[in-house]
Amino acid sequence: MTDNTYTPPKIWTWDSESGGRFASINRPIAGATHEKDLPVGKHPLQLYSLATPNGVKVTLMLEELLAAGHTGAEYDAYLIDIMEGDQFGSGFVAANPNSKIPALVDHSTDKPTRVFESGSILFYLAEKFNAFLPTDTVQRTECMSWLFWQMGSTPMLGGGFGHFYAYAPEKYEYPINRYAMEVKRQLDVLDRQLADNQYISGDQYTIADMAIWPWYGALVKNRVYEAAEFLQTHEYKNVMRWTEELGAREPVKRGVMVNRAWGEPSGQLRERHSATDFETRTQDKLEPEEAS
Ligand SMILES: N[C@@H](CCC(=O)N[C@@H](CS)C(=O)NCC(=O)O)C(=O)O
Repeated sequence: MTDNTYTPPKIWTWDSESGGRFASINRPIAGATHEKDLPVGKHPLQLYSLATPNGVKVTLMLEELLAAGHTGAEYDAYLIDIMEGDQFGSGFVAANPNSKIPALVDHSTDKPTRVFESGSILFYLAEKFNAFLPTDTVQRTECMSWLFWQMGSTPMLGGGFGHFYAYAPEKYEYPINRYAMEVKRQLDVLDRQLADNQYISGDQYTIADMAIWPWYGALVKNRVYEAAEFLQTHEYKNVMRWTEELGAREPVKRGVMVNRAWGEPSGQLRERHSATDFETRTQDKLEPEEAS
């Protein structure tokens, strides 16, 4: 056990930043900090996001819908820089009172419909286009169970393991042990499920895969938290097989590029307004003044 000298006071107060990578944006109150409208492009669907795993879930879905011929899924994607506090602008808070990416606004409805929480966005799009969600009740229920599994389980991976292993200013054995154990258990849950099924909820590729892949696929490929060796993720052979299979899909390759503002310039499409942007508007192709 780590020597823990902290004794919580009777009442918690917000006196100082707690340190760590997200200290500057963490605060104990909700609501907007400044007035700022959101831009609105020409397509019915407006996405305000960033290519973190939660953001990628939605861009995968939109690119898959377009690849499957659902032209109504054309979208404008605007970058929300969460480290700069864009999620606390009044326009963004109106789209998502929880101030977190991703947020979607559908302008094709009588009054624009706001949708927040990535799982809810996936479900909204699946219902709207009648796609990537089985119609058979048993299969649909299995798909939704896995979608909710992701939404309920991943905070242990991100807010728990990832936070204490990668982002906390000091490393403590107790939380790292606790969350490493839980994340390995979750990987084993997925690995057993994928031993008998091509996709997460059976033989159909669904929104459950699109919710789970951006997190657990990135974890086993060492793209989040640099923890693949620590967690020995190569042992989850079925998860690796499924990760590779989904990663090879063209719409998935496009989805991971949208609203991405780090990594190889050729892999960053910070804003997306048209399918041709993937060829012409990645960071390596923009003029220097546009790229900054
Ligand atoms: N449960 C939410 C989680 C969204 C979330 O945590 N978004 C993070 C980025 S991955 C964020 O916007 N953080 C900004 C903040 O906490 O201020 C969802 O799935 O949509």
